[in-house]
Amino acid sequence: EQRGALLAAAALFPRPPDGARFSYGTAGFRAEGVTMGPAVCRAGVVAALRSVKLGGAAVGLVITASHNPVRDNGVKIVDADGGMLSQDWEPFADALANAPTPDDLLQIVLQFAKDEEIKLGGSHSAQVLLARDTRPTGEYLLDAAVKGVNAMIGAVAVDMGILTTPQLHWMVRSSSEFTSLLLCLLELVPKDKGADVMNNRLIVDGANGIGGLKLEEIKAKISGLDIHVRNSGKGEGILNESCGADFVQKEKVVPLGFGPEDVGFRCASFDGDADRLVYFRIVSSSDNRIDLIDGDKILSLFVLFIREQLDIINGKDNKGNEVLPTCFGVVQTAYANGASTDFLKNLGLEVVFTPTGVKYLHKEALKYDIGIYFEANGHGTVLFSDHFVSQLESLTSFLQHQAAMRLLATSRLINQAVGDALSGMLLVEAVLQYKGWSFQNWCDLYTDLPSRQLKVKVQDRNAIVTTDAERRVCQPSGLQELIDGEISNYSHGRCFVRPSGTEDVVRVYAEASSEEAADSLAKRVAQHVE
Ligand code: 16G
Ligand code: ZN
Repeated sequence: EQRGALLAAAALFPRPPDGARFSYGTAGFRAEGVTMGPAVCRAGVVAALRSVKLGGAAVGLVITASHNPVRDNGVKIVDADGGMLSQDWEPFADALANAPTPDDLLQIVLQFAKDEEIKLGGSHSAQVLLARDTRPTGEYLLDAAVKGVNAMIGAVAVDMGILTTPQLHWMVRSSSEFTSLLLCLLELVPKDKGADVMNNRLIVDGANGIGGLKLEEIKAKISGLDIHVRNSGKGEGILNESCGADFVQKEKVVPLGFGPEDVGFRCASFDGDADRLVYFRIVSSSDNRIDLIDGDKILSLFVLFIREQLDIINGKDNKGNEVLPTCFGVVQTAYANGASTDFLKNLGLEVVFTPTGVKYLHKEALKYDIGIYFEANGHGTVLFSDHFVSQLESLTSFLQHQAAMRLLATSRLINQAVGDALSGMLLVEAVLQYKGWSFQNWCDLYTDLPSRQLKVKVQDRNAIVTTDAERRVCQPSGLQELIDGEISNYSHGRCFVRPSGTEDVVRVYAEASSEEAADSLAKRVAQHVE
């Protein structure tokens, strides 16, 4: 089958008998655009093989002749690290481009695959990202490249459109960074922990959105994890309907698309655009309830991991001096479960509060060497200052270096621009392995206080003005006193009200020591708001 596919592709773009010799020069193959079909098709084969060789990491192929005249065109392969094709492969690329007949081409591929120990026609995966510049022959040559990539069974060609050459390099680099950084973190797991301590199966609720689709594409490359996607966005399910991070966090019940086979496993849930992440576990098949791990507990897990690395680095000397004084700050909102805030403060950490919304949390977290923020609903990330990163890079003693490497890998794996469900999930998985922790260990960090949220419809929600990171009402006057009066009747009672920023309602949040008490506190306060 593999042989047939290669012969067929080569026959589609035959090399003219009098064709000039191609040489994979400093920037790939170049010639007059209309004559480049055979060379580009064959470069597609090389790129696909390269991706197979690298375990399925994405490789790039760009169709351009750079600064040369418009009638010229060319093809260049981008290696998985985003740089130029490894020079060891250039002779192979040359030989393939110059192979006179389809049969010669097949023999060269088979021989090379044998020498490089690449198994052909197996169950391997491979991905080639394609781009071209604005030249008129670009489209024709793109088609040739796609046919070449597809001639390798199991390889997928992804057309990224018309791009600058550096854009394609950057895309290839970032697509493989993800998986290679996870590997890098996992390699730094102490040998006595991790791996077999816990189950490697992870079931992900993609909310029938883009996160599920993307995860389906990359999951095979995430080694060490057996990822199963539900609500992947490929089936019938409706976006965010009875599934996804918002539903799971608010309703605390099993999302659609999950069944008895998922009971007891670690599950993650994304929202429709994959910037929120929560975890959960289905308790039993006869019961719709879940054990929820919300953004606060994800934050707590990350905090423990980072603290552990900082403690290793600082290994305080007898004068109590720190090697790397670190300003480590945690940012939460009023919705953070009170048990999480207590947990963090008991660790001696600085916890600050901002109003709801990523723009406020992110800005606050930027003030630290390491700033971490999460909303209970699963938006959040970890930010590292440039200055701190460069200090980490300078640590040399073995133990310190190991811990610094873990933090550096963390800073590159987690999305520094905005909270990101995919990279957040990979960091969770790496940290659980690092600690040798099960879902239950993670749950047991602290017990969430029961909470209740209500919406109240009012004439003008903006009549309510809040202060102190939305934790207190300053207008209308007297309302806060009424709320305080209600809270004083509940043990561990906490309650606040705020106008929603996304819906025409006032939101009421209450926490107390039992479900019933939280319910009743929320209801009583809602009556004062109406
Ligand atoms: C938006 C915010 C989210 C916040 C939510 C609160 C971003 C990206 N999203 O979804 O962070 O939790 O609004 O909604 O900032 P609310 O004001 O209706 O309660
Ligand atoms: Zn979102």
